[in-house]
Amino acid sequence: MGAECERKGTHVSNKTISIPDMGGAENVEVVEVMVSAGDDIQLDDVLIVLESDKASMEIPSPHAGKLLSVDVKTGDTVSEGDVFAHIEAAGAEPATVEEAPAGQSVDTTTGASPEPVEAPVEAEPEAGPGLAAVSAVDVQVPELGGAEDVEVIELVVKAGDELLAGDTMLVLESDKASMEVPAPRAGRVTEVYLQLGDKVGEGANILGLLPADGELAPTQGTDAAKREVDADVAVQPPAVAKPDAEKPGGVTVPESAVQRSAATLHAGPAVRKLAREFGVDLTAIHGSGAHGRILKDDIQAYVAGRLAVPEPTSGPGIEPIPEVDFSRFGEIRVEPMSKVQKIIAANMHRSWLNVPRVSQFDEVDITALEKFRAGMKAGLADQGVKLTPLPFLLRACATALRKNPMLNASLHSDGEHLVYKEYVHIGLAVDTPAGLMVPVIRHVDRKSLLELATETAELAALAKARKLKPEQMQGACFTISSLGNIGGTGFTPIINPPELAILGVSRLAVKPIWNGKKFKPRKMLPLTLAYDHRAINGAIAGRFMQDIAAILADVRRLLL
Ligand code: CAO
Repeated sequence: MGAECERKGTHVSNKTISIPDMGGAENVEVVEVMVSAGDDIQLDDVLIVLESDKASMEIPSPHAGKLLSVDVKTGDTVSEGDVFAHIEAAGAEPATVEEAPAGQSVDTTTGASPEPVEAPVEAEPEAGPGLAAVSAVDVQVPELGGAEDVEVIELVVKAGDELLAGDTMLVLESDKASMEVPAPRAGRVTEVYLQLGDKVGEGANILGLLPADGELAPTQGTDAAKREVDADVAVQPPAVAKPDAEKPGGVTVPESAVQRSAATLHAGPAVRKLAREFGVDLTAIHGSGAHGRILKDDIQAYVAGRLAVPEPTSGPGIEPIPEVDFSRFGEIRVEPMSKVQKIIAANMHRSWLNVPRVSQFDEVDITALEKFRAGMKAGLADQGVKLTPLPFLLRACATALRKNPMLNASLHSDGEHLVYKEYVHIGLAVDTPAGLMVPVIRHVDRKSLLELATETAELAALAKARKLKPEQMQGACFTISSLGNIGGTGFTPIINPPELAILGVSRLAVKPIWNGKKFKPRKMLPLTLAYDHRAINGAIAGRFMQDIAAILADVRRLLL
């Protein structure tokens, strides 16, 4: 099983970790790998998540210790006994892998759908004259590997529903696994006996099912008796079928069965639990994991997005953009958005809906600044400092924010006050492979151009490496978004509330400028100030922009 030794007084041994008993299921897909080599693992920490068509299962660690390797990746398939990780197990004499099952309190029988049990039941005689009698059967919870008290976390069906064989009826969940229980045969649900939150074990009655084929149900082997029901009900045709909604094999599926249901979603127990805690309907979420699997990130982004949408006070609210099946028009590729992209999307949406904004444009003559910068650049490069126009812009904004404190303020949440800040912290939009990030430079007004150049480069590098700490992205009073290194003659940036304004910087261009006697070539920098018109009026914004222009035009002011 592996080498064993004593280290720092602790018993240490290398162990392999293998896939536990999965009820004989084979080639089950790894849908999440939660750990990586080098991680310190506690006993029962979830290592990987497996998922078949009908069940998902978290595989916990049978040992505490340091993970030496994880030998599977998302998309791999595994079977019982496959070694998928190695761990340097520490502490008391650990259990062997063979002794330490994966901690499943539910035998998920992954891959092989659990077969619910049927038992005939008795119905009150309702049939009128001339109506044939058929039997409903009780469908029962299948074998759960001996587990009792497994919670009903989703009930997908209700009385009157038409089911096809294999349609999911409910989802059960233990601490470690969730399992969908499919209908054993087609039919109409006459009654659902369970409720959300019920704890069940093998053999518990789930629902009464009137077989679609009208066959009499078997009566043997159960304590339930025969139920007679109105044959008119029994032979009633299924719900309106969608012409193009066909299951493989050409069986037409009732429309109700092709609608997205909670049980056709892929989500692990922890994710389902989180969704329940937030009161989130999983059917509303498009999973970004493999095969559309819903991840915790998806739920968090969904909740952030929902919080960003204000409750409509009157009227019909905002119509959602209709969903389009792009594949009708050509080949497509669907890829998950990164977590950063989803957070930015929610924040931008919130800003767009909340903030009545105005965008104001100007062009600033930075010919002298550029000459000064060119003179300094080489010497500073020798010291490892790259001097771009950005530190100048930061200093100019800081000075103008001090002079125009309303641009450095925020609206109070009571809607009746302005919060003026006695500090000047400026956010800087940084383009990263994961999406837009906004690190914050603190006390910009107290820092030299050199310090700002150094800090800008450091924060941008951290952002691009996704190593920014949360506190390095908090506390901004104002933001600069510079696309000057990329191009463009102007753009309208979106304010990042609770800030009241943002400066967009585009690419400088040499332009002929009339000096009263003749045209002279000048380096003109296009700027856009977008501001929240609830707090700032045009005159205040105009003066702020004039101050920035004056500071940038006269480089001596920046050195003060
Ligand atoms: N006009 C002309 N050239 C400019 C310029 C401007 N306004 N601003 C920068 N440049 C030049 C720089 O001087 C540098 O050239 P040199 O090496 O010859 O001096 C070059 O562009 C590259 O600059 P940089 O990108 O290395 O540094 P920066 O300080 O200009 O920008 C940063 C740093 C982090 C802001 C930038 O890398 C970035 O991520 N920009 C994108 C921000 C963004 O996405 N905003 C949009 C938000 S809304 O979706």
